[in-house]
Amino acid sequence: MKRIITYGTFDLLHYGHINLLKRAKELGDYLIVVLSTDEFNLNEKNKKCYFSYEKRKALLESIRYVDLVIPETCWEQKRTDIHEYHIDTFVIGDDWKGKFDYLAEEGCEVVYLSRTPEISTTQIKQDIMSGQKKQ
Ligand code: C2G
Repeated sequence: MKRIITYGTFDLLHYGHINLLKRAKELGDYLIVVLSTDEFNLNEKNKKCYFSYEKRKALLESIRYVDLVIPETCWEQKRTDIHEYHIDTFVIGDDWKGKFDYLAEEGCEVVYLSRTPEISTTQIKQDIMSGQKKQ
C-alpha cells in the first residue's frame, strides 16, 4: 500500500484542487490530505477562508480520491506526519517547487505537480466581485 500525503487550504474548492488530488492519488493507493486550520491560515498564510475548517474538511472527505483528512496546524509538522502516517510520497503543486525537498531526508519521495494555471480561489473571489463569469 503506497501512501501519499499532500497539504493545503482548499478553500472554495475548485477543479484545480481536484486535478491535484486526482493526480496525487494516481501516484499511490491511499491519499492523506493535511488541511490547514482556520488559525493556521490566518496566522501563517494570511488567508481568511470563506469556508470554515469543518466545512472544507467535509468537502474534501466527499472526494473519491481522498482517504483521510487531518489538520495542518504548523509548517513544521510535515517531518513528523511522514513518519506517523508511514508516507511514501509527499505531493504538492509546483508553486512550491523546491520548498519541501528537505523531506527526502525523511526517506520520502517529493513530487511537485503542475498547477492548473487558469483557476485560483483568489481569482474566483475577484471574478465574483467584478461580475465576471468563468468560461
Ligand atoms: N492547486 C493547483 N492548481 C490550482 C490551485 C491550487 O494545483 N489552480 C494546488 C496547489 O498547488 C496545492 C493544492 O492545490 O498543492 C492546494 O492549494 P491551496 O489550497 O492554495 O494550498 P496552499 O496555500 O498552497 O497550501 O504546507 C503547505 C501549504 O498548506 C500549502
